[in-house]
Amino acid sequence: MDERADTKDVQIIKMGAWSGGPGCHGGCGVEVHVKDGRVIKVEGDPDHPFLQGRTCPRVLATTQVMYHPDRLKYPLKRAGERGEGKWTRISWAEAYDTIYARMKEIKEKYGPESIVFGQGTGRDAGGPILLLAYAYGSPNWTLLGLSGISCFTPRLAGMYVTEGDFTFMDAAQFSPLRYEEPEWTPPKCLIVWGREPVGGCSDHYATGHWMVDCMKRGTKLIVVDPRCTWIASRADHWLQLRPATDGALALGMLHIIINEGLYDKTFVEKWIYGFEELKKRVQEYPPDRVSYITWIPKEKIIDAARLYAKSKPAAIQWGVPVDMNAEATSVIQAITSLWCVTGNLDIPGGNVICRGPFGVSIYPYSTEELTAIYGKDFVQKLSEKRIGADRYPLVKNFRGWALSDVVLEQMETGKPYPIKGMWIQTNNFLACAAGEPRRHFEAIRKLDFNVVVDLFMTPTAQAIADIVLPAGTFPEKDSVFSTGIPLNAIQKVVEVEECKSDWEINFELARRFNPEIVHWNNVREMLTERIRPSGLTFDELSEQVWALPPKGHPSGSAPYRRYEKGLLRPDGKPGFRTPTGKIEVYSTTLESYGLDPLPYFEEPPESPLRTPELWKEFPLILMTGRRSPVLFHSEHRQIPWLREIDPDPIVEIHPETARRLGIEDGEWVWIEGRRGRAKRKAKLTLIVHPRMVMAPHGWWLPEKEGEDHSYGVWDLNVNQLIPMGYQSKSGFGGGPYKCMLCKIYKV
Ligand SMILES: Nc1nc2c(c(=O)[nH]1)N[C@H]1C(S)=C(S)[C@@H](COP(=O)(O)OP(=O)(O)OC[C@H]3O[C@@H](n4cnc5c(=O)[nH]c(N)nc54)[C@H](O)[C@@H]3O)O[C@H]1N2
Ligand SMILES: Nc1nc2c(c(=O)[nH]1)N[C@H]1C(S)=C(S)[C@@H](COP(=O)(O)OP(=O)(O)OC[C@H]3O[C@@H](n4cnc5c(=O)[nH]c(N)nc54)[C@H](O)[C@@H]3O)O[C@H]1N2
Ligand SMILES: [Mo]
Repeated sequence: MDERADTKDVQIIKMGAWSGGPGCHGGCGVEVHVKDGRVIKVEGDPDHPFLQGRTCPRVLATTQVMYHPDRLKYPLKRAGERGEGKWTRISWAEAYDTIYARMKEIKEKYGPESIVFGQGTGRDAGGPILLLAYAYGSPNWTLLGLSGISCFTPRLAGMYVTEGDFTFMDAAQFSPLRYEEPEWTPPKCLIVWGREPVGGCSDHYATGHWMVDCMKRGTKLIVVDPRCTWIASRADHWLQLRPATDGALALGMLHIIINEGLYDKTFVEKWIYGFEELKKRVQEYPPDRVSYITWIPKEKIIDAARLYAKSKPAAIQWGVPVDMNAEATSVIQAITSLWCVTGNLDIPGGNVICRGPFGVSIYPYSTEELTAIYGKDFVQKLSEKRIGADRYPLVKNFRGWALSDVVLEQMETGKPYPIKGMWIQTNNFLACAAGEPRRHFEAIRKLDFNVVVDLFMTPTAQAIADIVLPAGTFPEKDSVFSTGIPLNAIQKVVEVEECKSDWEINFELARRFNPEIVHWNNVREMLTERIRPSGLTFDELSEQVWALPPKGHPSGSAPYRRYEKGLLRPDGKPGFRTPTGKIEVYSTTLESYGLDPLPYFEEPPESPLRTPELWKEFPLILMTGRRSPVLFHSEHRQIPWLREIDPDPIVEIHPETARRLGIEDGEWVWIEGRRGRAKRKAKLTLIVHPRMVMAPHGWWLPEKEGEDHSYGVWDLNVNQLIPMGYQSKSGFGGGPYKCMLCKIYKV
């Protein structure tokens, strides 16, 4: 066919891409090609100020997601018993009426807190879920099954208690001139700490590209990773640490930097609170001891610490394994202290303070933001019954999450009050987020009423749902994304079958439960109010696609050194948004919660040092969940273009280890731990350490539903080896997803 004839009636609409479809954390700028009411192609937007058309393979496969034959197309009601796999098509009117009636009944009988609202990672649906949960009156919004909410929240919390803000590496992301911005300079040294940005596009920004852009401009790299990743293989220093010993490494680096006088004395004197106490604490972590704990040769630790401290500016960019360390708050405090004592905070090329563009928050990150949207009394009242808030100070005081581990406990015990229902939206816990999936399965299937909102039928929906609702992908919804780089509009340009966007679904139900909170006429009106600080209506934002705060605006990261200018604190005084106004390397906030105000290291629940007996029986350290560029968590297994690239549930094993165990490349093996086992295909590779293996997570086989409609999760799900209940003392962090002990043998 003549290509040009075919493109005649094509409309190209620019917008932001954010889950569903690609599934991702922070979106990019794309062009959606529409013809006859159908999306025919999605590509990167070459005019996007920060990404210049760069995008991921999952965005390119959007049409295969949108029009996949297995997509949920209309609301479904369970026809047989739970888990029997029998469903009846129902109308949206019936779905809304049934859900409203059942949830209302539960609310009247047991109180609104007895329904838990579970989401997955930070997708676009975070905003709608909070809207519904709070309109219904439940404080129990959680990242269902993710032990310790060990993703991003621990990092946010740890940074807030230390420096009062959230920071990110400065990759010139806040100036439309990008690398040409005269004030900007690339970091001389960048530490990539427990993060694989090239494959994973982790945590909001397309940082893989940016790191490469910086490398091209002379940035030296230190990579802290047990595996020799793409970026590790290009590093000046690769620190191959034993998993979950990041805290010891950070404290050891502080020991070297402080004792050798390599910190920024002027900055420390003026802006840091508790330096002497920190200095005293780090004496417990001399290089010999740290080398023994981390398995990294002492000289390498010293060299890396010196390189980081002597390079200015220098930046650190980290990933989720840090959150998954035992006592993660402490580990995060220690790493944050590294960029603080070296004076690398909020300077060009350092770690820059980063707030939503114009201060807009669609998916609130802090209690402060929640309060700005919902009001103080409302947030305070909700916190009284929030699960885990009575036991964990950060759960009570930072962000609105109910604590996942305690949610599980409470479903089982019914104490202090019973849980009766579950609203699950963007979470396939049975295949992915939950530690101890069997316990979650048993607990959730006993609840009175469960709803799942998803794009596809999943093992989770099959197992526990009473009603399943079909959600829309990004070209099927009006929304915005507001993390860091410009405020971007996402626009509804097509409809697919009877699918609705998460905003539409939750808006309708939330309005029924609480017309006072949901006082707008429609989603677009509500979005206009949410983005009000930008001075634009949602229509205007859609028209111009993205909006960037002007230079000098307090949101974003320019101008630098805002602490000197009084731009960070609500009272307008110079300094940081902490109780002392300084960076608190000795955290008075943690102290006021009865927690250790200084960072420390703790071994993970199972490890060669903590449980040496177990180490004899299970002589390998199991890391899980390294990201795949073509898969987002448990998604995309049914998408041909993507699955072709990453077809199998594998486990990475060092060839020497495999030889000792008599395992060949491509053979099926069991990975077994103290709590269970999972089946995987062996992939022999030198990138892993001989005593460590890596099993990617989120595996199920959409093509094999099976008689129990579980799509193979009970065979493949590696989280059967991961326990719940090891959250950090603060509440956030510590889910041991990267560090349990295991053995491996042939199937
Ligand atoms: N394509 C794609 N992108 C994604 C996702 C996805 O599923 N697919 N998931 C998104 C989500 S929710 C998240 S949280 C991020 C996560 O993305 P990242 O934060 O990058 O985390 P991981 O990929 O889990 O691990 C990063 C690296 O840390 C190493 N590592 C493992 N254990 C340890 C440890 O104990 N210490 C250290 N220092 N390193 C360790 C691993 O070998 C790996 O190379 O990615 C996001 N982006
Ligand atoms: N072993 C191990 N397990 C892990 C990790 C690990 O490193 N190791 N990482 C953990 C981390 S960091 C995280 S954040 C969790 C993430 O876990 P989750 O975010 O819960 O990921 P999924 O299980 O893929 O569930 C997401 C579901 O949402 C659906 N979905 C996608 N987009 C939309 C949308 O726009 N609307 C609706 N309604 N549904 C949508 C998808 O089809 C999918 O079924 O996994 C955790 N699990
Ligand atoms: Mo995550």
